[in-house]
Amino acid sequence: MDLGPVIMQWLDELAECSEDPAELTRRYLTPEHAQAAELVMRRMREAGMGARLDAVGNVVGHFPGRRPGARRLILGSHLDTVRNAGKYDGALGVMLPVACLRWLHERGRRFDCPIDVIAFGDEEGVRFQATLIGSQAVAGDLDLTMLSAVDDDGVRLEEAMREFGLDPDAVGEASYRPDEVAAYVEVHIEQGPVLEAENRPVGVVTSIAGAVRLRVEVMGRAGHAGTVPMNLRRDALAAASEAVIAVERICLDTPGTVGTVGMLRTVSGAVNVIPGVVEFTIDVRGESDGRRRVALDRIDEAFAEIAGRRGVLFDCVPVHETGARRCSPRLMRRLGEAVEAEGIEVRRLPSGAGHDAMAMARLTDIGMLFVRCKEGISHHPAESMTAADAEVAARVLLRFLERFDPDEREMDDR
Ligand code: HGY
Ligand code: MN
Ligand code: MN
Repeated sequence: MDLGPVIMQWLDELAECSEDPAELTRRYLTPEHAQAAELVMRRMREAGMGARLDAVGNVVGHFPGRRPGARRLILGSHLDTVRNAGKYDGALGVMLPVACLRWLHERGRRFDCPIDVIAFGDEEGVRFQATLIGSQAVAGDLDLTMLSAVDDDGVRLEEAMREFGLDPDAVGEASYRPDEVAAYVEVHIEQGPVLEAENRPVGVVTSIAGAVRLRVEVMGRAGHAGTVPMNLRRDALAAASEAVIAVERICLDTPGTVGTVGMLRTVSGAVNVIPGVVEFTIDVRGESDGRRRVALDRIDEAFAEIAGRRGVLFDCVPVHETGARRCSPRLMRRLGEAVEAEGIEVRRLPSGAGHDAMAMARLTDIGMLFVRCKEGISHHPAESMTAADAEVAARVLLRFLERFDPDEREMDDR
């Protein structure tokens, strides 16, 4: 079938759409996002699909079905990346389905139900801090206060939309009605080591960990590094440093949770000034919403203790929270049948990483197929996968499409 090499070549092409020639970075509503969207739409049209940008900058491709009025299957993933990213996170889940549909189109194949492929414009949330903007809009779940979010250059989301040629007042047009959608299925690299460790090319996802992102501001008192005695200081960076260690210790001690401080900066810092204000981010995930809540409560307590002892203030602002999501049993079963039809043992596994499927779960039943990646590395230029595994995943998806019934609904065994 040789879809693997085609998919890998398309992903190499897509990786050229980067804000930095030295490292892959493609943030939401940048010229590089537009460049990537054009490339995706060109590939979609080769597959006999209609292709357009929706009201929030997602690329939406439409593969017509034979049966008018049948609920559609939505496939897809995200087109944006983290900074200094790998080529496969998100992009695989866009290009692999398009390559499969082109293969079917070249053979004159159609299914009862129409199939949409969506390349979501913002899943990582690198530019505006919040995440899942594209898929939340499609699910009709976008918090409109997000439009006033500001990027590092002071550009508001609604301004960036206008510059991209979008109308912020029209974001509601991106949403689908629940009754027109049969399911959402996302193909994604595992971003973890399990499939490689067990020598498996693909796995079926059971659940997606919930996540919360906080922006924290620590306010102490700036002062002269040479004149303020140590016992009179209210050093915001020393306090923040204790807080960072507290996040690590608490999530180590709270089973089923992970905690990360990914960004930290002193505001107007200088070598000879006691830091007065420090800002940092926290990302806490939990296998269940309850576990995540336990970790967050412990973090709150730890910060209160540090603040009292050091005479500083902590201001913690949640910028994003998504509950843990369970994948649809029927879609797990159908994906598993497609994997078995390829002669591969079915391995079910949870996802610690977040995905657009979390937002799409508000619209329809969700399923995910994981693909092995080298040493589980992701969010890093060393992220890699093989053409052979892309080929296996494409074959599995084609088998899934062959058997997909748009009228099947979740039974009571959810
Ligand atoms: O943060 C995540 O888990 C995803 O890669 N956006
Ligand atoms: Mn990612
Ligand atoms: Mn991703």
